[in-house]
Amino acid sequence: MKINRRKFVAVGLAGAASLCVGRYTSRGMADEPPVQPLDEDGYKLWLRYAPPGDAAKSHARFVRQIRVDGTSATCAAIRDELRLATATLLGTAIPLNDAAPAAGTVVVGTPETSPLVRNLNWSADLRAIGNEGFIVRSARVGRQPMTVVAANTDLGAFYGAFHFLRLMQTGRPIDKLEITERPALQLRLMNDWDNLDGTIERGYAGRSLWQWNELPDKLSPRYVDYARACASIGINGAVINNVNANPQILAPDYLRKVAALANVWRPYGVRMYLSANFASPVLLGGLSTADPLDKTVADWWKAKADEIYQLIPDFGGFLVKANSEGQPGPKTYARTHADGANLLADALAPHNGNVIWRAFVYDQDIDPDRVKRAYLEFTRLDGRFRPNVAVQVKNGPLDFQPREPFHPLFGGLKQTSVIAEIQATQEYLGQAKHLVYLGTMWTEFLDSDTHAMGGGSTVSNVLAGQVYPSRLTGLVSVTNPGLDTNWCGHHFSQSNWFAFGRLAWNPFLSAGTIAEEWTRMTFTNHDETVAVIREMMMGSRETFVNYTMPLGLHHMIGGDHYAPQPWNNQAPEADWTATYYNQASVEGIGFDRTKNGDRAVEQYFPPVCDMFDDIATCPEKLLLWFHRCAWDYRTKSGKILWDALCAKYYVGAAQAAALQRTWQSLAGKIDSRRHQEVADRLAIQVADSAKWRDQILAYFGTFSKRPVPAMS
Ligand code: GCW
Repeated sequence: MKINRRKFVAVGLAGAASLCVGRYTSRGMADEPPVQPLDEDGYKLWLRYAPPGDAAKSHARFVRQIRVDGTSATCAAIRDELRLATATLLGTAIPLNDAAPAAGTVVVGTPETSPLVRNLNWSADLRAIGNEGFIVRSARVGRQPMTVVAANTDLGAFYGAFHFLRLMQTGRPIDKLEITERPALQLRLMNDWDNLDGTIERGYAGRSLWQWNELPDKLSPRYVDYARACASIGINGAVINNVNANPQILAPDYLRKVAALANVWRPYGVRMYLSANFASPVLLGGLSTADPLDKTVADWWKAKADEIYQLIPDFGGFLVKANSEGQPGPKTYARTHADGANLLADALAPHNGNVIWRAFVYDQDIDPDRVKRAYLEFTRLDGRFRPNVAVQVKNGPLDFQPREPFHPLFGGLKQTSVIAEIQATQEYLGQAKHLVYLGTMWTEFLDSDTHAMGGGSTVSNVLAGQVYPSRLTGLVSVTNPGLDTNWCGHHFSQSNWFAFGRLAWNPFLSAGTIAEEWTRMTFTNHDETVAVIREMMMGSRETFVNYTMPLGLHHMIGGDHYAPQPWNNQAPEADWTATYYNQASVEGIGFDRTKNGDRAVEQYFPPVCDMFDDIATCPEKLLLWFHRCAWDYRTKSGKILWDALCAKYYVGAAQAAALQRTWQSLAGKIDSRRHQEVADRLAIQVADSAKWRDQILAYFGTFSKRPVPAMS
């Protein structure tokens, strides 16, 4: 054990009790000398189950034995998780299922599997929580105080057990629990953009987790850990291959491999989904067409669906990227997206499978402005999709930019199930090199009021089917974990996987609550340290926006989607360049999407449309998204636009440097390995932020013809 005594002396007084936190120190906590936490590699994500400090003492009184009633594989997994977790959370092995329930027993079960749960007569409460919800309650059974985790299904009980563990992990009291939860959304899916050759599109954490050469016979232990991580935050499915789909994934040999993975994940409730290439009947099946209205094509998909369900009876369905960025689709045959989606939907319907059809389309013939195209294509198809189709819409109308307004299809589609796609992999947000917590970005999106049915029609409410009835609801994330030991490349990128799961379960949660939970579970329960890290996370996205694309600027990158390239005017398509979006010239900068411009604002309901349209009411953080302004346009701060822009870049770079200093101050409070690894990346981030500032301002300065003002 590495003990840094100097650091102990320095921080000992302030943090004595909680510095002991960690699996490496024994249970005495407060009276033992604080030591530097032992190194960790991040593999365990937020499931480290480190002792939570003082709270462990009181927890121990309520977790004396554990009883998981039921014989299914899910119940076995719950038992394993509780055994593993409590051993380190409490520092001692807790007996499992070997005695009659007594004081301090944690009972987990369903009315079907557990006589104890059945006898509690909670049927009315249980009826209200559906298939995936749970109740966690402190109850007297006989006269003994116990904790009961009850649900209608074993999976619900698993989610309840994870919730209970989260309370312990975050040092919360567990003596008077009265918790009832059910997920707000149905489809809570990972979208993994893994290719069959082991690479990952927009993956920044090593090669693919799926070992195609070894499957189906050899099963990596990481498959279970992936499923545990997903289940722990309520994620109930995964699309495991790139939406730019290789048709081979549907070939019989690959389906057997996929089925082996699905078998591993079944106990954890992680359902298997696949991205399907729309031209599979041709590319794989040897047909001469993939026309959705052709009977042989429909028969091919039906037979393929039957084959899949033979191997994977609970297969979730297909995700399809069609007629987008070179992918085939129904438009190739002069049919509509609805024709294409319905073709697959009819093949899956007999098996209760769903089609998830992406709205990430931007055919140039639809409109000169890329951000208007998906809305135009899909609103005219509203109501024409089968009930088992959901349209999957990215959070914003362009492409996962650091800041975009919400996509107008949220609220814009009234008779179609709409689910949202967000991106944890940070493609445009510093990838795995910059510390950027996306919880704040996603709650900004989820809280946006579409006004589809008057005020309060927030994106969350739309997604939850509270604005228009929706047969399918959901939130999915392009997360792209890889074989890097810590799964996500940057330790803090793990927080985005975590935040996605928590928000998919409950889109009304606050970003701060999630950041705090994650920090406590991932790093430490030391209150002061938690507060510092939480603060770092909460400001990190705005910091990134400030030093990359403030005031509504967007897409100022080249093909790597990482480094600044505002001058980029060379790409196979104009809408892949940067100059198409920033339109910088001596006259000014920005994209006029107002009613006097290309009228993109009209895709939003009033009063949102008018709010964006009027430069006086348009939030300045979206100014240049909606408006084209002269360099001397007077911003709300009183500064002219050029000066305000310069100030943003300087503030952003200074904020990045401050993040680095703050992290330095935590040396000794975080294990040194993870501390160093984060510090190494912060050094890159600070250098990059200065690069962004200097290169962007040098380029725009050639148009504004003004000097960078002195910064106070
Ligand atoms: O964000 C962009 C990415 C592409 C991706 C595409 C999509 C899978 O740059 O790599 O392709 O979006 O979402 O389909």
